[in-house]
Amino acid sequence: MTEQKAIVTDAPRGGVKYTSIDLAEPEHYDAKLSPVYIGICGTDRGEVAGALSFTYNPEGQNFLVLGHEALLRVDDVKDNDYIKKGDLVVPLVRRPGKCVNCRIGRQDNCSIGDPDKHEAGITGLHGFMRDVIYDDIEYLVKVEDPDLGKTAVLTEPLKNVMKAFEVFDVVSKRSIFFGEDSTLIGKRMVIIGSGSEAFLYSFAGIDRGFDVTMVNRHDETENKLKIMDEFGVKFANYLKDMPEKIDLLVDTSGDPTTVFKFLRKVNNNGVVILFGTNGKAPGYPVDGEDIDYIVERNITIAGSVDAAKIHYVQALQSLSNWNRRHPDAMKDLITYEAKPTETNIFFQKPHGEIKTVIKWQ
Ligand code: DN4
Ligand code: BGC
Ligand code: ZN
Ligand code: ZN
Repeated sequence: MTEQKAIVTDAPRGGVKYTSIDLAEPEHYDAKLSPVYIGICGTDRGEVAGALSFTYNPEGQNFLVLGHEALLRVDDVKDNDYIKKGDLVVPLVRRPGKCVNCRIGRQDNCSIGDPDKHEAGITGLHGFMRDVIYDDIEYLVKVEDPDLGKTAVLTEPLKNVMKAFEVFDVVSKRSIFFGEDSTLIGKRMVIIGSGSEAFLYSFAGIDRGFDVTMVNRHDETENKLKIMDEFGVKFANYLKDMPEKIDLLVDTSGDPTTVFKFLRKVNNNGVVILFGTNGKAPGYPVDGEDIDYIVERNITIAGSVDAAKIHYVQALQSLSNWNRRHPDAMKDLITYEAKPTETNIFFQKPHGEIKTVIKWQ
């Protein structure tokens, strides 16, 4: 048994505490690791609030260690050609079950109901907010760029965006989505929401040539507007200024009313990526006009969750590119560094929050 400090919840009931736990050392592991920074997001807050009914504790345990957005240091590792002691790595959140997608490293596309598929810190597997972590090399992605520093903690949330663009690339091929110059330059991407995932979507959209606008139902704080401006991203408070003629719509709000408000502004052959989840959002009465609008314009609506190992690698490449061009703005994405004892951050979003992280060591 290893006694250690950890941040735990009781899934799916919720609650949070920083406490001492005992965990048995696994029979087999390749590497012993410890957290450096761990981000927190809507998923962690939903778990603590008891709002995510799909979450559960590891088998036979009455608690779940939180934390899936991790940047870890390798403290010890068996002989191998990939990572060494002292390296920084990002661990995969989702671990494969036995279905065909899981067996090819695409557990992000797991077939429904695979009982052996788990997500660290979310479903049936302890997360990374604990002093000692044991893992296998195949689930670790090395941070190669030493200049990234703490920004590497954004790899996990960004990997979801990389996968969503893979989905976009597949579904947008049903017709010619590009302009007559065969590029995406000038195509309009609108992102509902202005949280951390929205920021990462906006930068990835700019990289592809989209004209990108983030929207929310209120004005935004100065710190957020400054970063958007630096990356060439626009912002609109849609209660005052409603964007029109959208080619790619990404939702990070999970609010059906807002999604349909914007869906009715999507162009022919447009793509809608549903990403935000909010089981508590009020319903929206979809009518025949809504269905007609989607059908008559060949609009594709696609859900996207999680990501595969390749998307963690792509995320690290994008972070390095952005960090080279905008090092200060990238650091400013981390708006608050908490101590592990500050568990109030799971209940309250600090004002102007983009990404709150826990500095573990
Ligand atoms: P977040 O920082 O809470 O972002 C949510 C954003 O949506 C905030 O800016 C909200 O605004 C905004 N919002 C809420 N309601 C509305 C509305 N009616 N109209 C416009 N904007 C609205 O969370 P995050 O960026 O960490 O994650 C975004 C969403 O993606 C969450 O629902 C996550 O659960 C989900 N997610 C999915 C995956 C996946 O599919 C991965 C990670 C996260 P305000 O709070 O500023 O007012 O793999
Ligand atoms: C994580 C994903 C995970 C999802 C589960 C997100 O916060 O980034 O990896 O699949 O939560 O809902
Ligand atoms: Zn997260
Ligand atoms: Zn599976």
